[in-house]
Amino acid sequence: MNRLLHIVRFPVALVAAASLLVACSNSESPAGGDKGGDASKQITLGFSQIGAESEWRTANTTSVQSAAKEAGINLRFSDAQQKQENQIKALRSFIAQRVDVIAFSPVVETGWETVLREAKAAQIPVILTDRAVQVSDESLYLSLIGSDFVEEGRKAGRWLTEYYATGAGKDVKGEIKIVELQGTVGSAPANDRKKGFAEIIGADERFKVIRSQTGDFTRAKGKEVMEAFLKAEGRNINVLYAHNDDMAIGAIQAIEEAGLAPGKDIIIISIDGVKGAFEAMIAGKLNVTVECSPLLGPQLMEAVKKVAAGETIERRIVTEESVFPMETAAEVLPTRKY
Ligand code: GYE
Repeated sequence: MNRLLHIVRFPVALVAAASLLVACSNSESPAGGDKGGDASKQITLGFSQIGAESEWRTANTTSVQSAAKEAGINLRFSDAQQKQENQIKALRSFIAQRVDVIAFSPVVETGWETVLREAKAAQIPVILTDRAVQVSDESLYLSLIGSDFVEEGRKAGRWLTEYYATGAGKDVKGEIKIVELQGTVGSAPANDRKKGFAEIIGADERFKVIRSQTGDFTRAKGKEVMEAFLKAEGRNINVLYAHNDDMAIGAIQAIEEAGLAPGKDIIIISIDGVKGAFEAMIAGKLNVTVECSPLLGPQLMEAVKKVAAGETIERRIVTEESVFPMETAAEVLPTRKY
């Protein structure tokens, strides 16, 4: 089956937009104070995590915690339960504790200027992991380590257009009606995955997104919103595009409860590539998952060590990712690390 050949490896792109000088000032240590220059001193990293909303997130937390341990970095970890205000509080507390480096995965893109200015004033360098922020002053953080979410959306769109181009969905006459489960409102992956997907399917007028709503990246909300979509559209839905696997898995339950066959009556595309998605694909209920790696811990610790040593790091570190169609799932599942 030629879809087996569809595992596309994308090269690691290390984009150095600008080689930033790591030190915020001309002091020996980016953290300022008395921490500079002493290589033997243990580094303290404050990490503010979004929450535990998905399989992806829990794998990301494990990756950060175990990589810190391995690197001998003293990790102060804080879980924000998907609330920006909790993240801001955590960042302020890291500043008050004068940690050496702050890293965080911002739940939404906007609203960070003030707290990031406070970190800068305290000369504590900040690294973003996973999600981007929108700030007018780019010097407020050193680097973003994570995926290219627009490209993930494009990969989802390309899989879908190819699927219909090969005649697989030939029984669908006329418009191909898509419902979309968006991630957290205002988050980088929700904004970008929507954009990348729309860019690709927008080139063919047969594809129509008939409903699009947030499921906040969770199974429970994915199910709830899919129930509402089914209630409103009946058997009208051809495709579900979910911005993560957990929402797709929740939606699969809703589809089955409505008496339809997920993966057949409704084609399902999602993003992340967690084990739950592979199991759903093996069961024939999910058609494809676009990989988004949560295993950012080792890259983060490497960057933290460099920053603490006053070295420069890349402005943008993009992770390596693939696309896994249903036909590859049984073969690939044993090799999955999350
Ligand atoms: O896709 C989703 C998680 O920011 C890439 O957040 C991450 C997303 C991931 O909750 O499952």
